Amino acid sequence: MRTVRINRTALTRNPLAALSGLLAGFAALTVAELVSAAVRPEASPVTAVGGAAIDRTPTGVKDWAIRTFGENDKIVLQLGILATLALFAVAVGLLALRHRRTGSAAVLVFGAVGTAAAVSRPDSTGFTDGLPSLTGAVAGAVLLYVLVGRLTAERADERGEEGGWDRRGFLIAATAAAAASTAAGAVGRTLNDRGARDAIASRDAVRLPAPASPARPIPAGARPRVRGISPFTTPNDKFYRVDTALVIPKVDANTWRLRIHGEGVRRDLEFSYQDLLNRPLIEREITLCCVSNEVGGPYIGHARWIGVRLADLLKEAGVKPPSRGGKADQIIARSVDGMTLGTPVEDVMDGRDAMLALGMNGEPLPFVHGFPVRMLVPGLYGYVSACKWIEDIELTTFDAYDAYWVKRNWARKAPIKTQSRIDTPKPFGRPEAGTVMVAGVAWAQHRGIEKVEIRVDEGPWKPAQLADQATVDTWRQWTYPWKATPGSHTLTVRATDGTGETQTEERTKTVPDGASGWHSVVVTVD
Ligand SMILES: Nc1nc2c(c(=O)[nH]1)N[C@H]1C(S)=C(S)[C@@H](COP(=O)(O)O)O[C@H]1N2
Ligand SMILES: [Mo]
Repeated sequence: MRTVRINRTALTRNPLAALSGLLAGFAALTVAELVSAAVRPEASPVTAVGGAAIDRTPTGVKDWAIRTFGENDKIVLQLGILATLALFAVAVGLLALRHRRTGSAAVLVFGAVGTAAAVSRPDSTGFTDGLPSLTGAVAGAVLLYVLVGRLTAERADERGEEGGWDRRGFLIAATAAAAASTAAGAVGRTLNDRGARDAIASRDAVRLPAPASPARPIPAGARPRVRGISPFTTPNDKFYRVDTALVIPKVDANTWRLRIHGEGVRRDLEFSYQDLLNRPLIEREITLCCVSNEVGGPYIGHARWIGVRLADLLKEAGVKPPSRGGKADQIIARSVDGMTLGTPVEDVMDGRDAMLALGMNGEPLPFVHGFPVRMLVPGLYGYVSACKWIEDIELTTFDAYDAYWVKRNWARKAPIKTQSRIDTPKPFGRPEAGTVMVAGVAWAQHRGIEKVEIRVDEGPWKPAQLADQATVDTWRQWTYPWKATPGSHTLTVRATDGTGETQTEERTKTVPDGASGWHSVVVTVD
């Protein structure tokens, strides 16, 4: 009789122990969120652990994640962390039912992992970054101890028999814990959002002045009217985003400063946002592209940028390019979130329109694209040039320092490879027989595009019609009226850049310095 009772008790207590673990985990995260509002939102455990995981993920896996999940990669990572935490919480709850203290100790161990991750982030502001994980873990450990205490409290049950447990006590404690955690999480979120308010207000207050050197207008002939082709200028909210930030940095332009210093700098310089706005601004059409863009991929966009010519600032600091005897050959740009990007000094100072951009398509930079200031160097992939949320420019050498991505197997130097993409028809499209407009984009920033050719199946290469070239730093659109005959066909495109070099057929991976190969699309003509 007695054994049966105990088993039945175990049947109800195990799920409740699992629930206790989940409640303890929830309390840990929400208390951490609340405390992170007093420290910094980036110090909350899921963000810190996620950031540390991103830094430690092997390049191949990261590339796979970008390919597979695209711009949702960060959401997938965070869901993964939460799912792992939930599994762990259930296990710890079951453990605590048997060994109450060990269960709570396990929660503290997890808290230690979060604390270590937060403190060791490159943008960590010190030991205070560990406080959210630490206090969260203590709250979770104590709660688990209390809840499991109710589950294991020897109580006579309603019928006065031995071996029962404190149902009422458990119910009250669990409900109170759930309510308090929800409240802590909600307050934490609200406070964290409020912290971003100054940054949002500072962006709202920006009025971009007219540029001293306006961009040449894009010729009408640069935009062929073909349905399905990428718009020449990518709207800001459609512009691709690639970065490692789990929380988009919200920087207050009023307190932001940029420092220029390092090897070969005669005078350290510091600028406020207003200092930069007050300078003569240049406005330029520049197409930006990610080294993780596969052949035919979406990680490319075009915008009109407004900003300060970077070479002017470097000259004021007394910097000389290596070709004129300068000591530093590399710029390390650092962002507020601890990212580092390395750019050749020579490229920045060779006369091209390398800039610190303040505006994008007529508005201050959107937060995701680097407000208040980002770097741009026409002709170079983003990871070696386009530092968002920049706050520091250090002159150094390629021998002395490897930037973030270089430490992860990407090339030190990465000029953009000549590439072309068929935008329409779409892969596996079913156009009608007759004249089908094939159209797309080609790019070889800073060299320009001289020729685009199309091949149908294994036929001869035929020149596509080139739209006008806006500048050598922009992509170029092209069209090809194709006399489509019924059946399955493969369309292939290749481009030739302004130096006369034709895009190579050889397929390479994105690592280490960008994908190469021809883009092709298979369609069935009805
Ligand atoms: N601070 C910071 N800047 C960054 C990155 C980053 O992860 N952090 N990613 C770089 C990469 S790899 C690219 S391709 C461009 C992308 O810029 P976008 O997101 O505005 O398109 O930003 C660059 N600047
Ligand atoms: Mo990139």
